[in-house]
Amino acid sequence: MRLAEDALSGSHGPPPRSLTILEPMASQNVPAAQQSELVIVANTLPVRREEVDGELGWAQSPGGLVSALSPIVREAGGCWVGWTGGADDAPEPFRHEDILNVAVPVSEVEVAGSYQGMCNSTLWPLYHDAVRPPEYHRHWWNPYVAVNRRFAEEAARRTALGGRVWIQDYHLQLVPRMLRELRPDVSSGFFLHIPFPPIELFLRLPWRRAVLEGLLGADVIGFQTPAGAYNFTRLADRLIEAEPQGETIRYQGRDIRVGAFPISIDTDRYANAALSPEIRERAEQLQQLRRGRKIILSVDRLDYTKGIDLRLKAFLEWLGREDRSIRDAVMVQVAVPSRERISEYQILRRDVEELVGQINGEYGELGVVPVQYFRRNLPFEELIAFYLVADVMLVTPLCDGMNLVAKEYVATRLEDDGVLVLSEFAGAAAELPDALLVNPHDVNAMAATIEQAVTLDPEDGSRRMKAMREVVRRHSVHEWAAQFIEALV
Ligand code: GDG
Repeated sequence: MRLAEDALSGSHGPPPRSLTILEPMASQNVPAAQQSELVIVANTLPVRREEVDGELGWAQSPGGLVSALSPIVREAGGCWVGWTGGADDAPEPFRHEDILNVAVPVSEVEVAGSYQGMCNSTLWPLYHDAVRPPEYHRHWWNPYVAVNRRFAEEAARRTALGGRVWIQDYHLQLVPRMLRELRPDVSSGFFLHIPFPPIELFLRLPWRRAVLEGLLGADVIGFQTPAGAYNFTRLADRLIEAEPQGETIRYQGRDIRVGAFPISIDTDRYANAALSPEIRERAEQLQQLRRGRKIILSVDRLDYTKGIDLRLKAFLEWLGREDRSIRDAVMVQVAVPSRERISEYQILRRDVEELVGQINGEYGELGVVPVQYFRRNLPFEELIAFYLVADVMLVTPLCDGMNLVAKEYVATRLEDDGVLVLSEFAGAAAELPDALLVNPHDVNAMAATIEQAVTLDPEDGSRRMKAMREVVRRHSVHEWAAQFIEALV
């Protein structure tokens, strides 16, 4: 029996009559022999279409999550349930490098309502400190429920008796409960890549109860930082009287483990890239940028949570100091296009580009440009070459689950030089206290920290970088993935 979708919608529609949403799946239409012991459920598949020798095929998507999970899934003969990223695009299940990829169809209406609406215009800003106003549109909720249900059903079909399912991120917060109702025999874990907000913010969500109960379907709920785990535990206690007991929450007779599992990077890959002769040669060419100046680098998706506009203002402020000029430093801002159909992102792009124009217009001289702005996705090798030439890395998000760029920069600094300026509000700050920590909302403080970074005593800088490099050396994304899966017994 299925209840109307209203039953899931919290304050909209009648209250739920029963807690059961979906019937257990007594028999699956996938033969048991083809089911997997380990299933990853993520918004997108770990592969993307690419043209190879004139033919369209699949290639592994870039990114740490995919490179960390792929070997584990492969070894477990596992499967990955996800979306291709295209509306109504659902090829038949296919194997790629020994991983079974199961594509979940998402219609154009669902892309608009669930992905662009509920995920990226409601949950994303709400969970990031409401740095832009979240929008609550009732017609976005049902597509979100429908997409979550489709993912849950596919995961339920694909998982072997007593198997493990690992669900990723805010797009799929209802899946744990739906999956539990379909397949009470499997153990499931959920990991949130973005911050979990303080209770005062979360309670604004019209569908707060449904989301919370959705998450509590998991056996393990992981956050980037202890603060995220604390916010969640406090919320569960207040909203539905789940009982917190140390690192677990007791809810409906089950003990749910809630904790911090900070994500990391494939540290060796970055350290090895920093040794690659081709990349080092490219870094030498990039040194031409320098012309006696310090190179200050920032790399972000063009997203309003990353604090790009305030950072540019801080650089402008720094340039305006009496003792500073464009002969002292050049700022390189790499901004990767992102979510370009959403109006807040279009506004941000306009603001950032206006600021770059303003700084270069006010301070630039013939042949000397204070801000080099690249709105594009750089090839991996080029990105590393930039990390290698940067004297200062400015990572100043207003709010960020972790921020991998900060860890990547550290991992490439094999000579323990270079200075990391890091926002207090990036999850990474909890692990990298040796960075120069800064409040990204305070433009004056950021300008002062830029000055501190360009004048830092090399011995102090080296001590700090060494300590940070040790952190990312000891805890790579491989340990992160292994620890989470181990917790899923
Ligand atoms: C979410 C959370 C959390 C960037 N520019 C280029 C490029 N990149 C790569 C970086 C890095 C990745 O993109 C960005 O990761 P971040 O962690 O910085 O940020 P989000 O995309 O917002 O990720 C975040 C993360 O999930 C993982 O849990 O840390 O807090 O928001 O790997 O290197 N890569 C290439 N060219 C570029 O121009 N090749």
